[in-house]
Amino acid sequence: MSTATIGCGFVRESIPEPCVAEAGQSMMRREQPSAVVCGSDVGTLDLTAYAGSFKRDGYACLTRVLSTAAVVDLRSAIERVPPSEAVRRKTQVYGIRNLLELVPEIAAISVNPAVWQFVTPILGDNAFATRAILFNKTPDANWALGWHQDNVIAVARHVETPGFSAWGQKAGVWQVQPPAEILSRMLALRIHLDDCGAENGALRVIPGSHCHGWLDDEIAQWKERVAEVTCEAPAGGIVAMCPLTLHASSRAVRPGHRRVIHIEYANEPLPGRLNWKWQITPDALAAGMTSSSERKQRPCTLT
Ligand SMILES: O=C(O)CCC(=O)C(=O)O
Repeated sequence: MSTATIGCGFVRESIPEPCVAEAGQSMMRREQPSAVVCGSDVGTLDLTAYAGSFKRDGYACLTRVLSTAAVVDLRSAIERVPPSEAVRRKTQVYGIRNLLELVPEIAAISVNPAVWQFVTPILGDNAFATRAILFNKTPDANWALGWHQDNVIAVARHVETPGFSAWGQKAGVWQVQPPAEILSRMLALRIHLDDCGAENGALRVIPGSHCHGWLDDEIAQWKERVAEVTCEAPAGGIVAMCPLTLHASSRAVRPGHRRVIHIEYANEPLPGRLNWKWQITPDALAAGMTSSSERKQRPCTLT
């Protein structure tokens, strides 16, 4: 099995079919994939199984990826972010945009080997982190999100380009809806900084919904045909997800914190004169470069 891409046959269908390699596989509720790692278990991790599970289902739940100390450090780094347009707060901070730029620790963790090992089996060696956002559910920002697919990327500048629409700025950064094919080849890793069970507003996903383009009016059919899965994760765990996987989340039953650092990765240049806003690779980070915005861009890597 090739582990370098996540693309499935990209056909817009009115009746969704699961994106599974095995013919006849049931679309009934499944157990969550059992990929389980921690730093000391890296040598025994079956990354091929992880990549296969992700390619088939459009998500994977990974527990014990980061140590407690690493989680505590990330929480502290987030607490130090000063107020700005990128920080959304009620009584407590419930969202922060532009994390790859604002928080060096987040840029670092995005390409840390403990995390990066879950990027390259999906996206290959040309992968880079391109956007990171904090989502926190707190007592006064305890949201529920309906079923949807993620549909925007962050780019360096507004450059009208065929296939790219819905231009807008968020916290000073241009966001645009790319063709669905681009999102289908991306990966999001959601690093959990708090234990997150069903009662704490965990992400819910519809397996196999990631490789059929924009689902628009077909969401109801998917909900009817495929049982949703709740992606529970302990603090230090990661939920891997294709941005096109149908996902939703409920309000936390007893909200305290539900901090998730949502990091998106890609592996290809954008067409024409469009550039990703951020392209963080291990090498780029070591060289102190995190943004593509004011630089002539070479495909996929910063040098
Ligand atoms: O973190 C969550 O609860 C969901 C975030 C999400 O799905 C989104 O913003 O698209």
